[in-house]
Amino acid sequence: MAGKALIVIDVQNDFCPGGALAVDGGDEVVPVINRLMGEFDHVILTQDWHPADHSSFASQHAGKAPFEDIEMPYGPQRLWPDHCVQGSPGADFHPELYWTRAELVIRKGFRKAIDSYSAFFENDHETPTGLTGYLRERGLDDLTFVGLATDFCVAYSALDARRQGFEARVIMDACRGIDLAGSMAAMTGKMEDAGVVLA
Ligand code: VGL
Ligand code: ZN
Repeated sequence: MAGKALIVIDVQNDFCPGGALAVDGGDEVVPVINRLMGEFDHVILTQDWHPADHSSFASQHAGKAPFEDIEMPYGPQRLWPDHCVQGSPGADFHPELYWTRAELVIRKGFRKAIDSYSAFFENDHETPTGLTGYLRERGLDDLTFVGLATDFCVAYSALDARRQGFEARVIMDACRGIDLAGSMAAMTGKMEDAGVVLA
């Protein structure tokens, strides 16, 4: 029997209005996700969790501004405002999220030199977070993704889920996007092509 899990991506203060990398309407997903949690026996959260000198922060690159791109050893990397610094209030889950429901919290982006959008692999597409092994050992193979941001961490997670052989669904009204340079349309197209069900 397929085990179902709800995977809640990065519903943290810094991605909500007033936060360092606020997504429009980011906090609106909280009541929707809390309601959805009631339909799942297994809930997993991810938490973006960067050291203060993380290489994805524009502040670490002289002459660079947030939302510019740079070349990293693993490929192109978008630069961000400082966000989700380990232990800071911005890295906390939104206070109204039912985060106590989580059986597992996957932290990502904690290596200074590599950013991590996906819940499965860091942005080098090689360094695993351990989530695949966890899900396989527990027989959880039917995955529903919600959270922030649709066109970055949610999309990369759902795409990697398909690559790893899991069923993947994204509940769009439980997500909000950043939408930089058409990234929303580009990533929803990629998800559809990969067999992610957009609900
Ligand atoms: C995210 C940019 C940088 C996300 C995390 O959660 O979508 N985006 N770090
Ligand atoms: Zn981040």
